[in-house]
Amino acid sequence: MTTIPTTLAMIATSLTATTLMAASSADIDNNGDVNAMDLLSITSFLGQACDSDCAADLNNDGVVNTADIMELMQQWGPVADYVAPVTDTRSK
Ligand SMILES: [Ca+2]
Ligand SMILES: [Ca+2]
Repeated sequence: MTTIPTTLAMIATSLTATTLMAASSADIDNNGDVNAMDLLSITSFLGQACDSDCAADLNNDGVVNTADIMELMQQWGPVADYVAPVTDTRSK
């Protein structure tokens, strides 16, 4: 049987581990703002394993789950060091 303090300790450990891992930017659509659109992107990949580079696997642990949503929530709002992609206006 798991006691409540043990459960809380496990959650704290898991949150610490999540925080310590290098997280990817939660701005999945790269528009300078972490918002509901990025959340939708992650939720559409929930439960999926990521063998290689998955934009929705924010904590890079190989699976898209609630930990990635937690990471998105921590990054929610404008992206501080966002640089708008340079659009090449020259004709091809
Ligand atoms: Ca975004
Ligand atoms: Ca993940």
